[in-house]
Amino acid sequence: MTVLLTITILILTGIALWQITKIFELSQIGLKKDDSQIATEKDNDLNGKLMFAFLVFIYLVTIYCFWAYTKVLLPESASEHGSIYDTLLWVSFAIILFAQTITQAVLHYFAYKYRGINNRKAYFFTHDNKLELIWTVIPAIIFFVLIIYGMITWGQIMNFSEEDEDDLVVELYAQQWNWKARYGGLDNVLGDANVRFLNDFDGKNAVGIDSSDPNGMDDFVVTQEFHLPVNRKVIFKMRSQDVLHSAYMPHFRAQMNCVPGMITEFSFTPTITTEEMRQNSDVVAKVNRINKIRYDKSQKLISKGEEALDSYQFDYLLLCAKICGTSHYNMQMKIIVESEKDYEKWAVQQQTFSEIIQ
Ligand SMILES: [Cu+2]
Repeated sequence: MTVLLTITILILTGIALWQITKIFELSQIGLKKDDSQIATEKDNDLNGKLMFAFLVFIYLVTIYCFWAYTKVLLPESASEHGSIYDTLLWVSFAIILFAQTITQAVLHYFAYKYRGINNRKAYFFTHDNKLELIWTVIPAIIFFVLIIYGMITWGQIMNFSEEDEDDLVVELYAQQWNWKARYGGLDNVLGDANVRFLNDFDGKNAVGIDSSDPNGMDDFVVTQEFHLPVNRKVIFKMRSQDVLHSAYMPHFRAQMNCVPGMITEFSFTPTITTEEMRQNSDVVAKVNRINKIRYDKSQKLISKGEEALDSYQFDYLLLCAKICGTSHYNMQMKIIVESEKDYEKWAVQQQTFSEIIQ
């Protein structure tokens, strides 16, 4: 590290000295009539061609990124609203890609075409109403359409008005640095809760359920993984114990902040079970790539006499999308989407609040 710093300081000092010499030389130009710092026709020609080469370079990089990185994108959406969300995203991407391709081409091509040539004079005009109108109105219309389209999509995704009794209610409880999920139990109604009750019952009240509210007695809290029935709407109520967190379920295209002192909401309907998603061709390819990396790493570990890595299996995840402290990166919980029958079987096995505090 010290060697690196010394080398960096030496290089920077060298650059500084070189620049000082250059400034000194420039200040002498008027006296000596030295025009070595004025661009020649050859310099202009080279810079013009470099501009064009840069255009080719950024397009090649773009094509390479499409080829190399599209495979790390998320697989098809596993929720009902996910497809309209994805369409909005892809329409926005397409417009941005089209606009950037045209504007970069024009910018760099003209810089090349009109590179400096002695005695060539640029046509100069101060103002053109027609041009001003074109480059103001076209982007304005595109942005207006995109914003209206985005607001309609947002309205469709966030529409809670059709909430009914069949919807499953799940509370996501965030704290530094883990998630807990609470279910309403048989009555599907969450009991009142407050951080003030966290210390009740010798710390067994993990999310601060109010024991005076009868609705909370059959609630149950899970910490390792939470289950959701497929094709049934889930209403998530989010709370945070300490700082801002954000419940992020990328496979369901869902994200909502968890704010201390208030309950935030998001709802979606899962449409693909965990087992079905494991069969999805994109997911299979991704899992194979990950396991190939883990296998290679394991071979190295085994040769050193260490234990091999487990192979990876796909699971939906709840992650935290707010940088909430040192272990933020590992704040996650597994989500299992399964048939209604399997879900019911799992739910009845959980210990209710009244059983825990007895
Ligand atoms: Cu967090």
